[in-house]
Amino acid sequence: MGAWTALGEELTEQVRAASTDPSAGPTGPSVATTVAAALGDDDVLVLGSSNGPRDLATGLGLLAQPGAPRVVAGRGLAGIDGTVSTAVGVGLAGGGGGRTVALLGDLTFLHDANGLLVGPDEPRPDLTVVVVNDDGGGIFSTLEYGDPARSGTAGSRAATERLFGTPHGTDLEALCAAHRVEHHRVGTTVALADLLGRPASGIRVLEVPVDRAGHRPLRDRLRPPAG
Ligand SMILES: Cc1ncc(C[n+]2csc(CCOP(=O)(O)OP(=O)(O)O)c2C)c(N)n1
Ligand SMILES: [Mg+2]
Repeated sequence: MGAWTALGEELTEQVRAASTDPSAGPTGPSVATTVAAALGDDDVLVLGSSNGPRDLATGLGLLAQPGAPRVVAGRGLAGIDGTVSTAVGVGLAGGGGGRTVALLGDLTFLHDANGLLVGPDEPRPDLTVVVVNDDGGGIFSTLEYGDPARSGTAGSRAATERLFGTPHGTDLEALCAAHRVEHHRVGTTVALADLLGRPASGIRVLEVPVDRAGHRPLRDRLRPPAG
């Protein structure tokens, strides 16, 4: 148990160091850690399914501390549907009196992009949606489908990319513009922390592009040595 806790703390430190290093490109864990670190105990963090909860768990030391935000997430089937609307609802409910921030993958965001549509006479929440955009379903690259030892032929790799990677190339900035929703594309976790620290009203989307091909090697690097 002691060794387990020590490894967890070491992992949290590694992710935290990467999150505050301006020269390090953003990764799922460093984005999740940056978001959690930017929030206080009167804020609410809405978590989409897929890599977000895993990325947050990787840097969980931050959430275990006093002052951590309340986390809201769907339970059960772990659907990627309806999450933008859920975040809008949580924002409108105004839970802890602070900010509402959602952390979603790009497919989760696209699945419910219509959640950005708020009629002119309807109440509009103050909501920041952080979208980790790896142009597809990144989680699958960390599971059996993405295991190089099982990758088979070039044809089967292409089929895996098509069926599980599901790249889309959607222009999220244009999508947000269609709804007149503020959008920022953010290249570093330092810039992300800066934006999260600025007061915002209405809905805004902070898109963080991340290389999907980097998920599995990163996970392998962060995993403790066997034994
Ligand atoms: C409604 C629904 N359809 C399909 C799935 C299967 N599924 C689980 S994770 C995932 C990919 C999600 O991609 P994204 O939101 O971009 O997150 P990432 O894996 O890249 O972190 C899919 C399609 C699901 N959970 N729910
Ligand atoms: Mg994705």
